[in-house]
Order: sequence, then structure tokens, then C-alpha cells
Amino acid sequence: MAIRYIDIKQEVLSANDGLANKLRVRLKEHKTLMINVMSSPGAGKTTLLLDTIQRLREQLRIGVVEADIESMVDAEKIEQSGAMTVQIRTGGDCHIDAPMLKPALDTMNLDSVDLLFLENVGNLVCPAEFDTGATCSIMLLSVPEGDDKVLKYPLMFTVCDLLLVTKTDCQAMFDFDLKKLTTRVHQLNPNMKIIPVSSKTGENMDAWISWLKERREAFIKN
Ligand SMILES: Nc1nc2c(ncn2[C@@H]2O[C@H](COP(=O)(O)OP(=O)(O)OP(=O)(O)O)[C@@H](O)[C@H]2O)c(=O)[nH]1
Ligand SMILES: [Mg+2]
Repeated sequence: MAIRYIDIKQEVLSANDGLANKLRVRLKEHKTLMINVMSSPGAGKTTLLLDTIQRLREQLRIGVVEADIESMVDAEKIEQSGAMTVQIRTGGDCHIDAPMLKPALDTMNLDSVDLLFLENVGNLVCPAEFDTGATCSIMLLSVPEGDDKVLKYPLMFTVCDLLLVTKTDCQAMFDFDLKKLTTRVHQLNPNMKIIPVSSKTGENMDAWISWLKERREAFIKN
């Protein structure tokens, strides 16, 4: 007797991709550039976003969708910065997918948001598997996590356009080899741009802001 084989994961992913594409089209119609921000817990996503909002709020209207398993801690901080903020509580899920994001977008007036950040759940594995409808995906890897993470969590490094190596102010305390990391990343994803940054010292924050502005200009033109 032949074995009947049902690939649930493939079905879930293809249903997700259909909705993600619709969300991408909708965001484009409103000229809202959505950026999916991913990393392991504590790599510095919220800190980076707070700094970014501070630097760009006179030039762009910024919104943030915060995704967490529990709590509103990050959303409360972001809301204080004046950015439009929506919290998604995943209730245990360790990633955001398109069906989870849609109700958050439905609550927003996208015509008044130029730049929308999705702070994904802190996790280097699951968020990489799900298209959210974002036009860009970026990731953070902090110096204390180590330069070998690209070998252990390769998918995340494959799906992102930009890697921000965060907490470079801690470099002296860790055996983190930026050259080794860069070689490993480019073996997997030759197009990945890498910017080492520190929210503490402000190192290379200008380069990150320039990258964002270039992305937005290209998004509006195309
Ligand atoms: N030294 C140093 N600490 C940083 C830097 N950026 C963030 N931190 C600290 O790292 C810790 C975690 O930062 P968060 O911004 O909350 O990290 P996160 O990625 O948003 O964390 P989750 O949302 O829980 O996944 C906080 O104590 C920050 O102050 C940095 O550039 N240098
Ligand atoms: Mg956070």
C-alpha cells in the first residue's frame, strides 16, 4: 500500500505567501515601506528603533508593529517616542506571519505612514521562514552572540538584505571576529550588506540611516 504523504508545512507556507504578497501590494499602494526587523532576543532591536525614530522623525512618518509572545514592554517604549505603535501578542508563537500581521495593518491609516517597522519576535529561527509582506528584511546580530551564528542559523542570514552587527562597543570583551563573520555571511548570501553599529556610541548609525533613506527613495521611485 502506498503511503499517503501530507506536507502540512508546505501548505501553511504557501497559504501564508499568498496573503503576504497581497499585503505587499497594499503597502505599495499606500507608499508605505515595511521593514521586517529580526534577531535573537535582546540583540538590540527596540533600542535601534528608538534611536532611528529619534533621528528620522522630522523627515518621515514612522510606524512600528511590535510582536511579542507576551507583554507590551517594547510597545510602551516606542509609543513614548511618538511613533504610531501597534502591539501584536502572539500568545506563544515565536514568529509573525502574514495572517497575524493583517489585523495590525487594518488598524492603521497607512496613508500617514512612510516607514513601517515590524519588530519581529526575538528568535533567529522561525521568523526567517515566514514572508510577512515586508519589502525589506533586516537582521541584527550582537557582538556577545558570537561570529559563528551564521553557521548555526543559516536561513536567517539568507533571507535578509542587511545585517546590522550591534553592540560593537562591547567588542573588547568578546572574541568576536568581524572578518570571519563577513566571510561566512558572504559565502551564504553574497548580496548581504553588513554595517557594524552601536546604539551606545552612535558608531555607524549614519550609515544605517543612509541605507534606510536610499531604500525608501528606491521604493517610491519603482
Ligand atoms: N552595550 C550596548 N548595549 C546595547 C546596545 N543596544 C542595545 N543594548 C542593550 O541590550 C539590551 C537589549 O536591548 P533591546 O533593544 O531590548 O533588544 P531587543 O532585540 O529589542 O530584545 P527583544 O525585543 O526582547 O528581542 C538592553 O539592555 C539594551 O540597553 C548597544 O549598542 N550597546
Ligand atoms: Mg525588543
